[in-house]
Amino acid sequence: MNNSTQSESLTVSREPSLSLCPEFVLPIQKKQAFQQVLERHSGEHQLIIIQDFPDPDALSSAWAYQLIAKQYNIDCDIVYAGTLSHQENIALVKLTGLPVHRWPLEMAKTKDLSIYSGCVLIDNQGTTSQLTPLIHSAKLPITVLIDHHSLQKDLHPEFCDIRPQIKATATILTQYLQSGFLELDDSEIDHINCTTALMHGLRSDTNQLRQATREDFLAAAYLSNYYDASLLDSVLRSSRSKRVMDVIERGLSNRQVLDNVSISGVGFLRASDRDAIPQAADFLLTEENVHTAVVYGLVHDDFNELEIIVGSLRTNKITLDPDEFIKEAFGTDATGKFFGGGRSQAGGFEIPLGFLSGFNENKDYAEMKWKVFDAQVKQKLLRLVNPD
Ligand SMILES: [Mn+2]
Repeated sequence: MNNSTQSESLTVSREPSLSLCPEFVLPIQKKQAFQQVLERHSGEHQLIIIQDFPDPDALSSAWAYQLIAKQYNIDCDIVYAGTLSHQENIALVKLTGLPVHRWPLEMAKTKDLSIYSGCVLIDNQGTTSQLTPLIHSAKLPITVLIDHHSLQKDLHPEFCDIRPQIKATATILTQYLQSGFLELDDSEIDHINCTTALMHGLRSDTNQLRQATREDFLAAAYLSNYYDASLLDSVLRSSRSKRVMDVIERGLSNRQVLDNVSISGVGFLRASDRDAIPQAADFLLTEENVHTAVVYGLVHDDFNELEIIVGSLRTNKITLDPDEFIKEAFGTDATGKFFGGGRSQAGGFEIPLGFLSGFNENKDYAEMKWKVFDAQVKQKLLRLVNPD
């Protein structure tokens, strides 16, 4: 892309106040570094990896990166290893035609990774994808890392944009669009659908803009020029399955409130329903005098015959850092890796049961197993909420 088309796309923007100062949207050094890395890899294939259970922020941001990369003649495949769980995410992918591929680990192992010259991590740092070890053994370098979670490990990508102060990765990608990396055209259906997806990603990571910062609002304002409001409405109208409603009900009836923290274990659930956990946490947070909610359950992953304790934390308390809270409550595994982490006001954790997975055909055994893990997780959380 040459300079004249860039400056043109900036002045053509229909939001005059935003087009005045492109440097404010994106620091000039960042813009140049991003442009250089894209130019260096022109003609190559890249693998975009998003977390195993992708959310709208990751899905839409990965798509925006793919469209930008295409301008530089880079072909990208967007992949995830787990399941699309939340009803809104399924609707988002279907209704916008979001080009994402599911690569369960066993299938990923059969793929020829040598066609890719590098991988791109968007809205994650490799810690939430089962594909990470595979990428390592294939010696695929990390070319680009764009995320808003705090730094999780030293990855040394060729280009890195980690900004924890920004509430959504979709905001960061929107800034790239706005800086001229892709000239949006409202007659291009992919552009309309991608900006709609970004609007959804940005809203969902900012609690419907309630936690948005100035930069998130500015990005939303820019997207508002292009996105399809009625398409977004259809995505948001998607309804919950009965099984998800049942998990929310269990979350409600099993909750225990101590010092304004609501804690609830919801028992066993299928991998395809795991998004019911953060939804239950969101719901428990609406009770009066509750500032923080933690919901967890035992998720059975049929594809990999694995069981994982999956938990979700939501908080309104400004002084509570979910990242710190989760790391402090559960510590690290034997390899020194944390079981989870977070961004402001939301966090998640995953504790794989490994050897202890399976053999739940016997109902009594399964019940006993849940009781033990429930008590163990609850104790760790309660100890942190109230050490006395
Ligand atoms: Mn995000």
